[in-house]
Amino acid sequence: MTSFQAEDFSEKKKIYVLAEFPYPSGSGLHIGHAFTYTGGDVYARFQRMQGRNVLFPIGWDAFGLPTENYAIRTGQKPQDVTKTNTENYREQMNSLGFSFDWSRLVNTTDPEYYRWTQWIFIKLFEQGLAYKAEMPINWCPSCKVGLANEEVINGHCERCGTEVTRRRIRQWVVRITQYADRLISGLEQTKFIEKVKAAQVNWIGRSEGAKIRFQVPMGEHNDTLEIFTTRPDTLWGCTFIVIAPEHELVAEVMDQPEVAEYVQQSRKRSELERAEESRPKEGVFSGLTTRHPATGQELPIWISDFVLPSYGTGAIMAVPAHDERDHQFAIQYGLPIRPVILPDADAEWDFSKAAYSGMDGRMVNSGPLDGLTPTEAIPFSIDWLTSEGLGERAVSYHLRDWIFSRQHYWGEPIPMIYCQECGWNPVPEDQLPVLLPEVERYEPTETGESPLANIPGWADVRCPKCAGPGRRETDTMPNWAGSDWYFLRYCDLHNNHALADMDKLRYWMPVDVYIGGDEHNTLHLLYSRFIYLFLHDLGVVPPEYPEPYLKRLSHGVILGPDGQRMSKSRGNVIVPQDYVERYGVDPLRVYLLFLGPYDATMAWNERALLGVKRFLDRFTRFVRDHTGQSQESGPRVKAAINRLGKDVAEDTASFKYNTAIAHMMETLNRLQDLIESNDDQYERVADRELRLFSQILAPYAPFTAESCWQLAAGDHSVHNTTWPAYEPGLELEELVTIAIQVNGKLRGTVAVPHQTTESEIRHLAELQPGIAKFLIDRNITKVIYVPMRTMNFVMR
Ligand code: ANZ
Ligand code: ZN
Repeated sequence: MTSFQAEDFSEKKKIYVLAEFPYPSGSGLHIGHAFTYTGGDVYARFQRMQGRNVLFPIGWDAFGLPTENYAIRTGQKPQDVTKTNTENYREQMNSLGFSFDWSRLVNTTDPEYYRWTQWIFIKLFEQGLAYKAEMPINWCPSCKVGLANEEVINGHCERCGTEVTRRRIRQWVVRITQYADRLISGLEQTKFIEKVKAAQVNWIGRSEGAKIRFQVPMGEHNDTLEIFTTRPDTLWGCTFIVIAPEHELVAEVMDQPEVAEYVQQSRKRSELERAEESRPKEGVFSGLTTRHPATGQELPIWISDFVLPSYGTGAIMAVPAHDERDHQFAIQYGLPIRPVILPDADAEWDFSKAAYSGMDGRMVNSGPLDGLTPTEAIPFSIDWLTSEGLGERAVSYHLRDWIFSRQHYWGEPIPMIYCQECGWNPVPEDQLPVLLPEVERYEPTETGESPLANIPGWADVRCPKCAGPGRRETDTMPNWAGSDWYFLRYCDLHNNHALADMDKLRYWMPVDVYIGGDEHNTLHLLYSRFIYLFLHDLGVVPPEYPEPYLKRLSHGVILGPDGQRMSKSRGNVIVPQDYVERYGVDPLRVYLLFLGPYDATMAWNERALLGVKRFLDRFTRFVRDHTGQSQESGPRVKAAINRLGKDVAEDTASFKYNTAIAHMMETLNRLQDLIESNDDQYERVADRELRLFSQILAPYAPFTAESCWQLAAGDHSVHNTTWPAYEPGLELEELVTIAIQVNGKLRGTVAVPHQTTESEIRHLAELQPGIAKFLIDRNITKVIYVPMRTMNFVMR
């Protein structure tokens, strides 16, 4: 076996090829894994042959619910289940020929690893970026776990599909919003494709606008109510205010039965449902009013759950003339509609029928804004609000702070201790890791508390500050925690003093290519970039690398033979191991990459797999039949192989694996034509060219290439060779023959290379005696040129 160990500090140029590490499930590698890692493997092998020092590591993202649930069902320990699963994964990966550096295997459930995951949490806490708050969370009644918004798919639990309800629990929350702007601007430092950048930007959802203050009389004093708007230009069109049921003002009016009932009802609805555009806009009047800050008019304050508590300030100024949702609400409850923009195109706009939300038009009924366009009025109104002390510029993000607690056993314990006297304090660093205790029972509790809370004595510790009685945090971290920084640990797996040594990070980072799925282009990418930026601020990663990943490649999806997503229930799941056994490893690898572009969605097609297998068999036979037959290859054979090395190198370097494979297939066909068709006695193939072809094939079909290399008398292993150098002198110029006519009659031909220009062709034609004699002494009136076909001299 060739070793694929990456060498720290090698003189060779480094390249870091990272593929997302898998969650080792009980069912073994699926075809998506085989596809992802084959793509990464071809690239890594190719780069090694280019003389690069390649880091191509792998690991196990092994904490998480499926393992815990499976372990509970089968009466095993998650530790044991993980061990079995990862051993199985490793065996299957080896059988697929992946050239991982196994000496750097990361396992997120290894205490030596999660010690640093815990350390990062402590640093977040120390920097004020982790706090405990009672958060309304999505609750899966079946998994008995709180879910982040992104783990709720259409109102259902991502893991088990059960409908999600809402609950309020005190949880650890990480202030990712503080990094929102840098997570956007940092994208400029990367070479991500536009699609991936857009996914990140949209997820963060940055909106610029203003905060505006309204005064609410509450008996003796005034309360200040703040709203967020992206359209401060429409302030004069505000005819009422709407606050979320969770808004603090609601507490003041809960004694009204209608309010209490509405609040009660809306608690059941998920955020997703609440934001649903098509839902009828309903709400309840709070009994409170405020004054319009510009006109002094009295405005009613309504409560409705289309206003979300976690965005902006949880309160809006409603402008029914210019916002569709507000319009529906106003119609529903007979609230006034006051237009402040007259559309350019339609002066007769009927505001009782619909809101005008466009930006073309002129401001009216808007005091100092009158006559401006809305685009002009936005900055103008912000200046006005600021000078009047009524509000100011503000930015809101759709990105929320990150709920970091899970009420589960199989995760990293959150290394915090609570004390009545001292509050929350981190476990001292020299006591890390906080080990996950090995226990018999770890079922989720009915109360929603973490199973760790049920382990007698585990949580009882001394307060690290005052040594009084303290209690450990019993929640564990979300699945994302272990995958936030694993790419750093690959650079220095066994470090006991730091998450990774600075010099090693300086050598290996940043990740040159990160291969993963579209589904991780938002969250995982965002969370891991955030943690990296945070570590960058801490100074524990190289200051010269502001971003962790240079390039992000999102691979496509392989559908079942029926063109549907693979699923157990549809019975269309393709298991790579079956095909390895039936066809062999190389046919499967080459087939996966030949199916289509690496980022495309493609259906499984067994006939194509058979075709690929035939190609590889044909290649082996060709090598066997022709080795030792000739001393030197013919010029066209040499030229074809020379060209192939160049084409495959270019395509592989740009992840165009399918066209690289097509080039190999075409070239094999051409060689067979040239040599075996026998109409050219002159062409033959020598061992040298057979070896070169084997090298070109090596990243794609490592086993076939190795055996062919050996057949053609190659030394050692094909996988230790460097890529065939391109020899420009070997190119045979393929000439194009152009018919030369004089007054439409064929008088001769010229043979020229492809790029020859019209004037060069004309010059060549005029030099040919056979043609020149027709041109002499007569006037050429016109030359009609059909590119690369004919040139006709028209004479008087
Ligand atoms: C007045 C207004 C007038 C608005 C108008 C829009 C059009 P984005 O673009 O998503 O940032 N809004 C503010 N906070 C909200 C909340 N917590 N829940 C629901 N809606 C909220 O949207 C910003 C707009 O969404 C804000 O601008 C506000 O309505 C509403 F002609 O204010 B606007
Ligand atoms: Zn204490």
